[in-house]
Amino acid sequence: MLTVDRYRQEFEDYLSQNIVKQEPANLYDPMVYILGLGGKRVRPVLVLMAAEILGSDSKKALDAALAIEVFHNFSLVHDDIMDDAPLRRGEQTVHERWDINTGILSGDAMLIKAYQLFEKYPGETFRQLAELFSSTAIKVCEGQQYDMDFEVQEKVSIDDYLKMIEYKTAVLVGASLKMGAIVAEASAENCDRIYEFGRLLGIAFQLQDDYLDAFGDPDSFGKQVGGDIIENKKTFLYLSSLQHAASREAMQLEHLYSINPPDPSSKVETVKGLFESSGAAELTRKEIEKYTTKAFEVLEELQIPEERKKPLYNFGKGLMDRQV
Ligand code: DMA
Ligand code: MG
Ligand code: MG
Ligand code: MG
Repeated sequence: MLTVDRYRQEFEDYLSQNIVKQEPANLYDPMVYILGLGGKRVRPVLVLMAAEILGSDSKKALDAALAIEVFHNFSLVHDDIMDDAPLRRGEQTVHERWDINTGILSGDAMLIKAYQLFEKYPGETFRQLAELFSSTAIKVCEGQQYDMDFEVQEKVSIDDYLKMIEYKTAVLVGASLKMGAIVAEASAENCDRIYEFGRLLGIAFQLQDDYLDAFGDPDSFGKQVGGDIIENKKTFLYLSSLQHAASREAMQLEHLYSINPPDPSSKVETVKGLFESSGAAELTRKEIEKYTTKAFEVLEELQIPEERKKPLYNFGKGLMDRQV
């Protein structure tokens, strides 16, 4: 079995024993529902992988992996409300299936649930995990607030956008790896390096998420393709289109981002065409590659035998080839 599949299976088994089967109904129904829909399990796999690569038994990291996935799913439940998203993992989003109030409340419960899972660790390990978790969670919320602000803010730069995706997404990818490293009691240097690898990979990951939101295959994407365009999200695709399109096309794009038509399909198609013709689609693919390469450079500095880094390289490469 491939290493990644083994970690994923280990995680799925633990999830079904600890969350899916044991939680009481009502408050936790949406949690069981959304976690049960699957997803890529990127973050928990990274927790387990980092722990083992840095010399621990991956089993010791299972509670941290579960906590991170519960936290991530909390942020998705709230994200789908904020983004008015109808679909997640090919099924109805929590607030569509229940209602917005249930989405908010169950999201909040998941946030606390994640924290409780860290409480299973003893003394110093708990202290370090909890500290990293709370500083990361605050950044994710700040990043989500920037994301909302940028929808209506007129001047957004590429640097603003990169900072926003670092906060809302990349810090959690970095923290997942660092949590595995903390469980493994790795050196402070290795903890920092593996975090930095994850932060850079996380930026590439969100650039790719935004790219697929426009250009993904609706049959396999699991979310509404074009959702970011409908919501006027100022992604790298949009911002670099504005920079590189001829002035008439740039004005057309700005206009399309100021309207919210009841049937958005022609807006989505026109905007996608502008993303392509301006060269922004190509530039986004290059930017994804740039951040992935930077991440792999940081991985070279990690102080462990080269052979042990392979699963991280392979996982990073796999993320960049993904279609969902
Ligand atoms: C999501 O960004 C970020 C967080 C913190 C959930 P997004 O809205 O692009 O995510 P998705 O495409 O999964 O809705
Ligand atoms: Mg979203
Ligand atoms: Mg969002
Ligand atoms: Mg997205």
